[in-house]
Amino acid sequence: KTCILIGAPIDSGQRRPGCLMGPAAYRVAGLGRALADLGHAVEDRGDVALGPLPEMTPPEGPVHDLPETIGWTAALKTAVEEALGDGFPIVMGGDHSLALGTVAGAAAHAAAVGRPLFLLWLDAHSDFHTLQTTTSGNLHGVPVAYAAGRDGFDGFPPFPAPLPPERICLFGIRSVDPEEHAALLLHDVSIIDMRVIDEFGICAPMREFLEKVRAANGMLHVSLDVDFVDPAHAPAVGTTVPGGATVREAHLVMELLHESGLVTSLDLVELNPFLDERGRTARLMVELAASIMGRKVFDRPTRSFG
Ligand code: DIR
Ligand code: MN
Ligand code: MN
Ligand code: MN
Repeated sequence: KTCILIGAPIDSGQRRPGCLMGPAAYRVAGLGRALADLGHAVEDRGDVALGPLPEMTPPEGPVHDLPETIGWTAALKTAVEEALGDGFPIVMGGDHSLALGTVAGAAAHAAAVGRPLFLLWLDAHSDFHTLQTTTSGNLHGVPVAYAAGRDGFDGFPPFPAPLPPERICLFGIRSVDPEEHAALLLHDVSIIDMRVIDEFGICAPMREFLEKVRAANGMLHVSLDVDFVDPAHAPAVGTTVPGGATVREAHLVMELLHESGLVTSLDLVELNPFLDERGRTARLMVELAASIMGRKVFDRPTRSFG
C-alpha cells in the first residue's frame, strides 16, 4: 500500500492546548519508518494548512472556535478525499474535531466510487453531540453526529452522503453524556461499549461488524482516539476515562482490522504530547498504527483452537 501521512495540527476542538503538537510527535516517534519497515510506500504530505475562516457571528451558548473548526473541516475533507484517490490516508491529529473533515472526505470519495462508507469509532466517548446539545462546547464531541447526518450543524457544509446509523460502530465507549445517550436511543448505531467487551471479548463483536462491511463491499474509515486505550497505558490525552482497552486488546483490534483487509483510511487523534511521559503514548499509537497496517508478532496462518 501507499500510506499517505497527513498532519492535522488541531487544538480548537477542546480546551487543553497541546494536540497541535501531535503530528510532530508521530514523526519523532517514527510512524513513517514503522510503516516503511512493513514494506509500504510512505508519502508524508506535511501538515494541512487552515484556509480562510467563514465570517459568522459567534453562536449563543458554550460552543467555542466554531469558525476555525469549520475551516479545518473543509481543509481535511479535501485532503482526505484527494489522498483516497492515491492511497491509504493516515491522518495524524490533532484533536477529534478533525474527524468532521476526514469522515466527510472519506464519504465524498466513497460516494464518488459508488461504495458505502462504514465508520469504526474507537473511543472512550460517543462523540454524538450536536452544536445544540454539547454542554462542554468542545467540538471534538460532535463528529459522529455530523457523519450520521443529524440536524444541529448550522454553519457547516452539509455532510456528503450521511451514513445510515447501521454503518457506524462505537467501540470501547464508557463515557456517554445524557444528551448523547438520548439521541443514540433514537439511532440504530452499533454500540460495543466496554460492558459488551468485558462480557464477549474483542473478537466476536468486531467480527460481526466487519462482516457487515464485507457483505456490503464497503469502505471502512477507522478513527482511533487515544482514550480508547486505558489511561494507565496511554496517559497523554486531555480526557482520560479509566476502564479502557488494554494494550493487548487494542493490538488485537488492530490485527483483526488488518486481517479483514477492509480498512481504507485511519485517523490517529487526541494525542497531547505536552501530557506525555517521554513519548510513551506517541510510541504506543505508532505501534497500534503498525498493527493495523500489518505488523504481527509471528507470521503464520490464522488458526483456531478447541
Ligand atoms: C465530552 C468529551 N463528551 C464532550 N468528549 C470527548 O466534551 O462533549 N471525546 N473527549 O473524545
Ligand atoms: Mn473522541
Ligand atoms: Mn475520547
Ligand atoms: Mn459533553
